[in-house]
Amino acid sequence: MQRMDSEHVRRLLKLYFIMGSVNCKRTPLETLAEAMDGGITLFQYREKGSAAFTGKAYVDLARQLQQKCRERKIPFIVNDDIDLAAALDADGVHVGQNDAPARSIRERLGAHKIIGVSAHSLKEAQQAIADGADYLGVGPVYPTSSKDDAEAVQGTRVIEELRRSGLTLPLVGIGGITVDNASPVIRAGADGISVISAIAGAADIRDAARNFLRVIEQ
Ligand code: TZP
Ligand code: MG
Repeated sequence: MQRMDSEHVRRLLKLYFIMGSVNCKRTPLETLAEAMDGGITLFQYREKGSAAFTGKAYVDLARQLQQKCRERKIPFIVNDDIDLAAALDADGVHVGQNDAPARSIRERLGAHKIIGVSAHSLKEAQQAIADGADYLGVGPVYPTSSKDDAEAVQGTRVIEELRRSGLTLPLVGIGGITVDNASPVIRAGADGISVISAIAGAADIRDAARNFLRVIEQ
């Protein structure tokens, strides 16, 4: 199988919902189902934090969320854990700068899997592209309380810099993005936005996702 078409990846990134059990006020399955009703286009399982599931509970939740993604034809991406992605035949993985390079992940998982890499500078972005990443996650755009070891807040500056440099790879902005501050991220050149708390923690998850889509599509 071949690499996924870049324009297809770009469309999938429009509203990229990320979560794990610690991010949810309702059950993770309810949270994902509501977010799907609201129109999310991609999902990442990111089970992190001191209260995160481990062992069998971690794998079981992954399987359940993956099943729901299959039913609704939303690709299922795993954060960091290449072994889990391989074991579940996930649609892809997202890795940070301290994880394995995209090149070796692709060798393991196969050409057709979606590989995303977090990049905080033009240099990191260029390296990720050279290694064969399908998309970049760029941030934190705004202050976030969903990632303990987040890098410095960068606003939309790095996204603008990447686009100004001529970089065309699909990319999402991430970090502290809400319905009220999403618009500048898209204007800066992002193809979509990645969100944890503004969807997982919303009083009405479906409405929150819908409102994001409205802003992104404006
Ligand atoms: N990477 C950079 S910021 C972030 C990650 C995983 C957390 C984003 O979560 P939120 O709640 O949307 O700020
Ligand atoms: Mg990581």
